[in-house]
Amino acid sequence: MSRRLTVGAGQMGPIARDESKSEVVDRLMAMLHEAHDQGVDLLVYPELAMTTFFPRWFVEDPAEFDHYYHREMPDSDTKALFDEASRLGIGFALGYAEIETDDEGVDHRYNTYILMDGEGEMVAKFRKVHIPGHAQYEPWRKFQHAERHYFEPGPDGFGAWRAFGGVVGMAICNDRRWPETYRVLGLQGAELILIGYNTPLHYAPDPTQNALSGFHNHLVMQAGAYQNGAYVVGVAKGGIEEEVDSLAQSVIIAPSGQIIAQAVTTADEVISATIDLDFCDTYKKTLFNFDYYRMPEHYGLVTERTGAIPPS
Ligand code: ING
Repeated sequence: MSRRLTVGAGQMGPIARDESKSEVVDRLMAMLHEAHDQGVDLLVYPELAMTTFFPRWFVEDPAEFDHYYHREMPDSDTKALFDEASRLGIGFALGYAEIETDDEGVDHRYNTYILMDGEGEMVAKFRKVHIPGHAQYEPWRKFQHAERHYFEPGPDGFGAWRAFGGVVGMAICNDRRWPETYRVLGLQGAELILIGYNTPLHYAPDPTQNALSGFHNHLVMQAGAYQNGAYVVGVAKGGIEEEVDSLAQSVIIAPSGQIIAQAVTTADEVISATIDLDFCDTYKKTLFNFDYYRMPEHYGLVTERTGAIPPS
């Protein structure tokens, strides 16, 4: 018996600052139809797929950027996309900026993924946990990366859900660089991990890393896939967006750590692969048989300690 599924990565090229949400939805719709032509069952769009990566600019009051956020999903801007996906029987993950108002009337801003199944039902929402960049304006930077000004960390951590015949988890951008992300999902039996990213090729705190941005991108996702016996779909919004050159190189990675599909452009591009979720056990039941081999009694520091403390 095999649990086959055709997954797609809906990589996006740049979204201009003044590109309307309906223009973006037209692009997402075109990729949905391309995915349908490729027989895709689940299409993964990037992080913040509805707008330009607005944290590259600093505005004192985040509310000035409220037009980049969504209070409901789907809403009037996106309903057509959700309806068409449901008509075609294609599930999808969509990254967007979310505002949620709590019971006390306080607005909370998250960097969010919504996962829909092929019947148009919401499987889950995930809110980015590892918020990179900075919270204050930093004039020394060529461009800002002020995600800590615009987003709170997701309060719910990393969940996994039964969907598409397997166990699916999500992560967003900087989450993919932290091994804990994959292990927390792996400990929930995740077989397919969906990750969107917006990654400038210039890393202001240490530009010596710039030449390695593509290597580091694949390194962390391939390692996460292999060490947890899961497929990983990594989807970029790339290309030169408002003068910031951003990494593309979207991939679909097998539990072996092998890249089985990769985008070759820095534009809107759908890549896909037919995977067998049963293949995960080739690793989960051998080398990475967690229950048999892990030694959590020696891992305490991983959750007890935040920063490193070297021996005195
Ligand atoms: N982007 C980043 C990421 O981890 C970053 C942070 C920015 C890394 C620039 C390297 C260079 O890919 C997001 N959006 O988390």
